[in-house]
Amino acid sequence: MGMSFPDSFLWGAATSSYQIEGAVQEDGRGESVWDRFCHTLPHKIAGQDTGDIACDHYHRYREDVALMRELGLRAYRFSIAWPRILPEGIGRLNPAGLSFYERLVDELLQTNIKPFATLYHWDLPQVLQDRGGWLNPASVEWFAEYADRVSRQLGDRVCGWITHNEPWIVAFVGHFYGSHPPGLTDLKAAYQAAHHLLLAHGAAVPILRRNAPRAEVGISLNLNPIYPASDSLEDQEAVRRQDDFLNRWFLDPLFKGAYPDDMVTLLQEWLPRINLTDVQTAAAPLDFLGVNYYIRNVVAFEESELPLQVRHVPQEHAAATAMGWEIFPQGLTDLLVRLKQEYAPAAIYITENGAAFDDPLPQNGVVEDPQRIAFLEVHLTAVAKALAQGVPVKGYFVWSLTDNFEWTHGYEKRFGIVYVDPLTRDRVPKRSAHFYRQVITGSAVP
Ligand code: IFM
Repeated sequence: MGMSFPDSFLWGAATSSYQIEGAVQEDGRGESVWDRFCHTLPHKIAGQDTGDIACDHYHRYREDVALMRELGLRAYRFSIAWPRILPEGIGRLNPAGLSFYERLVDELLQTNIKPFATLYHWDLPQVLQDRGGWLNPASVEWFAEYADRVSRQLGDRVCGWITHNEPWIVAFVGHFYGSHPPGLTDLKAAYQAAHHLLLAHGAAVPILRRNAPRAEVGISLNLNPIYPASDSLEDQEAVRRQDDFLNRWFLDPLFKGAYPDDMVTLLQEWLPRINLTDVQTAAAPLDFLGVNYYIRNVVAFEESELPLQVRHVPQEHAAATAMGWEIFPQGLTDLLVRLKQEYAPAAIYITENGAAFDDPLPQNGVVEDPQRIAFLEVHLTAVAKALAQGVPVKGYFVWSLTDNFEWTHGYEKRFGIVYVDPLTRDRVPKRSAHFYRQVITGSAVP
């Protein structure tokens, strides 16, 4: 197809602490909400899996960095496990936990790979959950303290800081849909958590800037372009409401300092008693917006579905990944162009994009995963199209480096470009990893 990327384009891969590290009881790490969630009966995770060992990255991080070098990665996005740093959530620092990330970051820098650290990728210390977690207004200060302690130590070496990963998921999947911790099904609680997540982000940004003046600072959102099921006015209005719900509830505070008015009006009786205007503190200027793109939504008007009156319209005949997610690369271009037009972020990194497929087992030292290669090809082409339209995309992080713990799906769903043997934890690069290396070196053109 012949799409080109600038030489400075940052090619990376992404992971998160609970999904890969294991070693959950080592070196003084405290319990996280995901430890508790996975070990609470009745089991909620496919295969009764847990992150107890995961990819054993905590012990194998050197091997993993060597693998990254072989793949030619220029950046690596990982997350820091809050309970490793502050086992009681606040207060006492655990030097052994911090030391793990110092060693990881030093290893990356020695290998010429830029470290991008996410502060919060869902593993809240359980002790803080016991005090109400993100529903407690004090969570804003807890997070600010954590951001301060980590960035004082690593601020001179980490190139990019991401405050939260996908706060929408934390708020709504954790507090309304109930399939992530804390497992609540209360819409008001979800909006309260969302509010505190936004305020916590706003509190952390100036701290990161002070402790890491040379680093870039941003946040990663899961964003879904929304399309109408028909041309009817009702369906188009449903698009607007779904967009408010999924995208603008975070984008508007971050870039405009206020929640979307129309949604505030619609949700009146569903919103908790909070001062919505406080959200202006979330609008601290950012160096980049992290975009995590997996799916689009097609929606129609549905009178009975309160409060949004929106119905999902499944695209049954479309190609899909093993998650059942429609493969729709045009959505990524549309989303990026829209972000530029409506929010004008200084820069965008695609901080996650990738796919789970039912890959075959390794044969002769490789896993043949042509579907993932095709997925990457079309999505990179989608990014290139957005670049050609002037969207300031500065890099792309494939999700994920290795197969890992896919939350409620356990190890069943494999997103890695590197296979991890479930028993030995040996790593085997998939064909897509070789393809990605060729993209990075410029010898394969998506
Ligand atoms: O594995 C997750 C990741 O933790 C957050 N973004 C989506 C990925 C795939 O579901």
